[in-house]
Amino acid sequence: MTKIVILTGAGISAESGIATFRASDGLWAQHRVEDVATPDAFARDPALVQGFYNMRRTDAAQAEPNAAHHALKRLADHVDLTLITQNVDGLHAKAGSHAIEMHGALRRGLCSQCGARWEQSGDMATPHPCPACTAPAGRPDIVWFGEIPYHMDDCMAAIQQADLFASIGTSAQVYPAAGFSNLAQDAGADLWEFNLDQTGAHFDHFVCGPATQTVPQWVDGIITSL
Ligand code: BV8
Repeated sequence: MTKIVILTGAGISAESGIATFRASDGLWAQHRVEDVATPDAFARDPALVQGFYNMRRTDAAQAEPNAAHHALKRLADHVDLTLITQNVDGLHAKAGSHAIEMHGALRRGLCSQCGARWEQSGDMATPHPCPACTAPAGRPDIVWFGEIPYHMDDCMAAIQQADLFASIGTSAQVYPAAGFSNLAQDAGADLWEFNLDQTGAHFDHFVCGPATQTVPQWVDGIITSL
């Protein structure tokens, strides 16, 4: 069976009302990465960082998956699909997909003291007591810049076996995720990019347009061809 690996980024959630990072009105226009998405930032100003993620956790909790998320769930019912997401909004999970959340998830908390994780729905306090060890060491379960993304072994294993690799809604500026398409190319996969703008010339196919239109059409084409 064809092995398909898909990497998604903030663009797949844009039409669900979730802010992207690098759009002119995006998240990084409001906050510098160094101020809210690094371990040093959290050590320096934990209230600012918790506030940044509390706001995004609330937005994500109120958002619904869109037609692109639902299409990828349908695809998984018909092919051998490994879905990797850079997104922390949980919308693939809400759509019923099993996604590898390589940058973590807003809906979880993490104790930097004992390593415990928990479902975190409301705002995190500053400091936030760990529900397991009670240390005031709770943080968002998010992979910050300078930290190693989660499930890298699973991602690499899937990419090395991929027959088809699709990149959906990512500016391909953050590593190691941004290098996945090159690894897939080295593995001989057919490369597809779905975006409003083309990010790399090495893709075999570039499908321009909003993900809620391009992804369901592509998925329906694959399913009817099986
Ligand atoms: C690592 C969680 C080592 C936070 C994120 C100095 C010190 C340390 C590291 C580095 C360094 N210099 C460089 C690095 C590496 C660094 C990096 O890549 N920096 C960049 C800025 C150069 N990477 C790291 O630090 C990583 N860790 O390197 O550890 C290591 C690694 C492996 C093995 C051993 C050791 C950790 C990176 C993770 C950082 N955390 N997220 C949070 O979410 O708050 S990254 C952040 O950017 C988000 O997660 C996001 O997912 C990710 C990528 O952004 P995109 O998803 O692409 O979003 P963006 O807005 O950029 O683009 C949206 C796209 O969608 C656009 O192209 C747009 O056209 C398109 N679009 C919009 N609307 C639509 C659409 N497409 C279709 N339809 C639409 N409707």
